[in-house]
Amino acid sequence: MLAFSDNVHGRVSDGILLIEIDHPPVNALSAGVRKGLFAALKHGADTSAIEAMVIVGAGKVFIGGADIREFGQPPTEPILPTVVAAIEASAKPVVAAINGAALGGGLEVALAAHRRIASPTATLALPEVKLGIVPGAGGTQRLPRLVGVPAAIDLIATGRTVSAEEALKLGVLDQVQSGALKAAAIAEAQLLVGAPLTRTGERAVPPGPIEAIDAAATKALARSRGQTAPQEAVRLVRLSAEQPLANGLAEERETFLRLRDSDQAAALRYVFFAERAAAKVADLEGVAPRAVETIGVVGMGLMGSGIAVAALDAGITVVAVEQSGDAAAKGRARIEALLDRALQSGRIDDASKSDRMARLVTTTDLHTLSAADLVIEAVFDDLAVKTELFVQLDGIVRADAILATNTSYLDPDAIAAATTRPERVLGLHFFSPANVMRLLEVVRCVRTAPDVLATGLAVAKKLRKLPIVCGVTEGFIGNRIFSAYRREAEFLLEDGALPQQIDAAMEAYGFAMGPFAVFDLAGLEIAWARRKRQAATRDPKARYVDIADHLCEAGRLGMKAGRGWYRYPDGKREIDPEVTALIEQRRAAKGLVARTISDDEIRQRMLTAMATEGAALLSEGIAARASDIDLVMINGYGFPAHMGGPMFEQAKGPKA
Ligand code: 3H9
Repeated sequence: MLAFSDNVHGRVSDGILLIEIDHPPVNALSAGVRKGLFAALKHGADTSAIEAMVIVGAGKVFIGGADIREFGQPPTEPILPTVVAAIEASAKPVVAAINGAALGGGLEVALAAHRRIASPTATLALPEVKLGIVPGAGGTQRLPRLVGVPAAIDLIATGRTVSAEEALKLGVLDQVQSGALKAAAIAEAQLLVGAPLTRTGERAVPPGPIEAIDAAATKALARSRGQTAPQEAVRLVRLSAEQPLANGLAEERETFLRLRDSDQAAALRYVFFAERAAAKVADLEGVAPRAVETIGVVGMGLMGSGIAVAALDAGITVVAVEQSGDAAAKGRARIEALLDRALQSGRIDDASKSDRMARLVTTTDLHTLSAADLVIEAVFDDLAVKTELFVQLDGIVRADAILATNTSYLDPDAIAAATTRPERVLGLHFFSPANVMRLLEVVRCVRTAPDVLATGLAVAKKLRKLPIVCGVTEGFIGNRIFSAYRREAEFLLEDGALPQQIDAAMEAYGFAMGPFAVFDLAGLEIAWARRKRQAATRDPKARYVDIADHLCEAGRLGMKAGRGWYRYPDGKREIDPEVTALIEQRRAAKGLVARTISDDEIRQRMLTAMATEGAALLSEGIAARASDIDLVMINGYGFPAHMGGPMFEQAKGPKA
């Protein structure tokens, strides 16, 4: 065994040097790995008995990319572009044996190799834009030489991950090997000995129609509002077809370094590590989750159907229950329609749709839930309805089965208390559409047992959700902060701003939709009902804005009603002078004089309102860490990830 560094080893067999990167957990390209790889390449070049080289990762990952933790530090030699250039320039063949995820710099290493073989479970991506940067070791210049400009734009500007199968079709891979990967790669390397080498960087970029390139760019950038990196990625990929490799690489490097030090990259790095931190719950270390193979869903409305689809997508068997045969049939049709949409968009094929439908049981008989390991209720958000259901379920499900409520505002402790085993109850607060939205608030009730909570987290991960643990409070983390955001938006109205100005300011900040557009989309009636419920206990001295109440009384219940904060002739959002008049009239009724409010003030006040409520959630112990709150707002409420979240913004302090 040869040791090229602490985490890069080699062994020679039949004239082939097998270079193995062994740097858990993800074989990131830290300084030691780069040093080891470089030394291994030199050893291969200098040793006459070695005719070719194979690079492989130890464990489940090939290479997880550059070491993100090193981004804030001064670079150490050899930098990754130097290592990558050495691979491509090697006079002896180099084969990448992609045994698992090849991400970012990891894929760039593979792109520079003379041949790429992957196992069927390998995944490939250049996800740099998700960290606010662009690939910095040749990805934007070499990938288009293999797959063409439109496909490279699609992959690099969105950062999306492709399977080995798709990568083979696209031309990123030369072979997918379902047998022994290392042996196949060694055999391939032997075949290359003596043959002329194909160097990716020397290939011409396949010519493509400009319309296809423009269309790929438009599509990739459609969801990247306010972010710099995807735009830069498109520019660099286009450049690959216009400039020699050396110029493209120089421009890529300059862009990578500039973006790496940007505010957006700092925010997105923070979000990356926040997601990893969220998975760590202090007192759950070593607690084993219960096995969950069958999930029961009670209620097959929009939410229940979405939850069912998320579970079916995760390979779980679903028993979905409705009150009447008609409702169950409608629910089944809704679930099938969601799967059909996935089928039409190519996300699943016919066989996987059939497999999902075969795992779905729909029924009106609650007793069918005796087979479930976990039952999630998604019925009407009413305490009496939910409590009664839980009492029934308590007598039906196995003693070790878990019961979860998907309530948004009710007290899950009260629901749990109605059962004989409150320790098996928790909240699983999904966001609509539940098969799409990543966020899942996992609510720990007073009596929830540790392994029940651990199961909630494990199920969330299986459903490919981002679980955030939170304590019991009205609205949990997200809706409590959203209420504060709503309150501040309404104060701003009274102070002198109009809905369209507030929306525009928040949209310019990076929200896909401003608050009033969101209220209209969601419908105003639920918040109206809550305000009416709270009226009796509201502090009479507290500032209360009654404009929304007047809108509701006038039947302006939002988009579905065709009128809300805006009007929607033909479904398109339009400013409504009637709303402006109502706002002016309500200000006058309170004797308030409108003043000019700047967009900056709007943003500041809205962000501060969220951060202040966030601080309260932390001090009450509802949220475990500030970064959990940011993740909730980013993944559930459209807060722009590249700004880091309200708590991150607050911690940065006011802008100069
Ligand atoms: C890049 O490559 C730039 C180049 O183009 C240019 C260079 C010049 N670095 O996610 P997990 C840690 S940009 C450092 O729970 P999984 C992670 O923090 C990079 N640390 O595992 C966690 O640590 P801890 C492009 C990293 O199995 C632990 O590993 N690459 C890195 O669910 C386990 O992580 C990416 O963006 C890293 N690159 O998923 C890939 N990656 O235990 C980002 C992970 O202390 N990584 N860690 O909390 C991933 O997508 C997933 O981690 C991966 C494994 C799929 C690899």
